[in-house]
Amino acid sequence: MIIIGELINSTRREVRDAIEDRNAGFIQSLAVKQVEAGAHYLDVNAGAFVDDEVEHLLWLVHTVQAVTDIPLAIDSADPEAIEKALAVHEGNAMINSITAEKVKLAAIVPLIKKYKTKVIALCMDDSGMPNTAEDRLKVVDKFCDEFAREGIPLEDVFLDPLVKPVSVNSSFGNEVLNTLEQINKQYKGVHTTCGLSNVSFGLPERRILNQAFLVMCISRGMDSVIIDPLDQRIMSLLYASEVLVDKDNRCMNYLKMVRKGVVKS
Ligand code: THG
Repeated sequence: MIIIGELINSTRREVRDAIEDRNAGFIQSLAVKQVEAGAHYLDVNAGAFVDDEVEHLLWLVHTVQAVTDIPLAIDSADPEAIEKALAVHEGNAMINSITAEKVKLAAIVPLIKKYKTKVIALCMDDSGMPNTAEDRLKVVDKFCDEFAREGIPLEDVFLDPLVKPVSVNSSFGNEVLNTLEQINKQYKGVHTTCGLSNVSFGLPERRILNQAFLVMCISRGMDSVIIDPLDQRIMSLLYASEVLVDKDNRCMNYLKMVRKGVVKS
């Protein structure tokens, strides 16, 4: 399971304040803690700063890379911000995220090739955010055609079905699960990922819904997740689920994580 640590996100009040105050220690401690907890990528987002996102994002990249060797997932809706962040990032970054909107995709594809990045591709195009698995899979198709044409290997692509709140429509969980299952059947080699927390938006006790959803996504073949790696319960469920879907040879990783105290009931 490829774990993308989500905590350095400017939509979180304390992170936003730390960015504004150039509190490098706070951000760096969030980075180190997530790496120690098992993250493989660290998401960095300065999108809450509408007018000066670029400047804050570049500071985040420098600040986080000063204390860790793992690559960053550059989380921005603005191709220009992504380009500038990639230019200062050391190593092979991930772009989080792109959509199949024509103009934006045309701007991002050359960056994926130039910087040899991994990329999270959101199931969304010029017609908006899909509700059904069927409409999500049409976007997946569009992405995969485009990537094949451009010589971008599917192994570098993480398809994100785009999770929506079940409090808005009770079918929204199932549509994501069915999308994951179909992607797995139809596109060999491509990765799948998602952010869990949107699923529980608007409901109490959100963590329990996020946890249940992670287990279900893993059962449909999801092999990456954007997550709070400091949440011990969700990390325990993650390693347990991998055993149960035969993605952990002889339970070696599970046993290792038990020994390290990461998996704990
Ligand atoms: N897909 C992709 N990228 C994403 C998302 C996704 N990036 C953003 C988001 N969704 C995932 N990242 C976060 C980061 C922080 C929080 C949730 C998701 C978070 N939320 C608090 C909570 O749930 O309790 C509330 C915010 C707060 O603390 O103020 O911390 O789906 N590709």
